[in-house]
Amino acid sequence: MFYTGELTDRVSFIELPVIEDQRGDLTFLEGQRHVPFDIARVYFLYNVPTDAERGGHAHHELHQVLFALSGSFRVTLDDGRSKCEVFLRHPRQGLLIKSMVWREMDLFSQGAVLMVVASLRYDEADYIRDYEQFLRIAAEKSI
Ligand code: T46
Repeated sequence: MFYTGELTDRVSFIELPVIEDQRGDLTFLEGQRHVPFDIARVYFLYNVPTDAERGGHAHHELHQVLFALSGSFRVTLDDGRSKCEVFLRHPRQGLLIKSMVWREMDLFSQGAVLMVVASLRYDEADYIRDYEQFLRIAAEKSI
């Protein structure tokens, strides 16, 4: 994993443990231990065309950790003041994105699998899908 730009303090990296033996590698994660919240939901993105663009929104309350279980992709992050780009490409390396961060994902490699571990169940009301509205709310909250 590597990143370019100014990494907002609403984003950080998580390294999961690994148990290695001759049968292969085993990695695990537990809520409140390896990710800083109780896990309410897990979802996956796969069969993503290499020219697809996903995301394009922020969340009022949701915290999430993204993992590249297979392959790689780019995540562009914006907290309303600074932007950065992160390339995820290892199943043990997670990207913690707290609430109020605009995110876009693209440059998916062939066969990439993006797993997301989320702090809340799905709720469309938590999404901010308009960028100008996101900027207004971020400024009001002094994120
Ligand atoms: C995020 C990035 C990384 C559900 O019904 N349940 C769910 O748990 C999710 C995540 C989505 N949906 C529905 C909502 C839409 O009708 O699935 C459809 C596609 O969702 P969306 O366009 O939001 O997918 P992405 O890939 O743009 O964004 C998703 C998450 O929604 C988002 O929270 O941070 O992955």
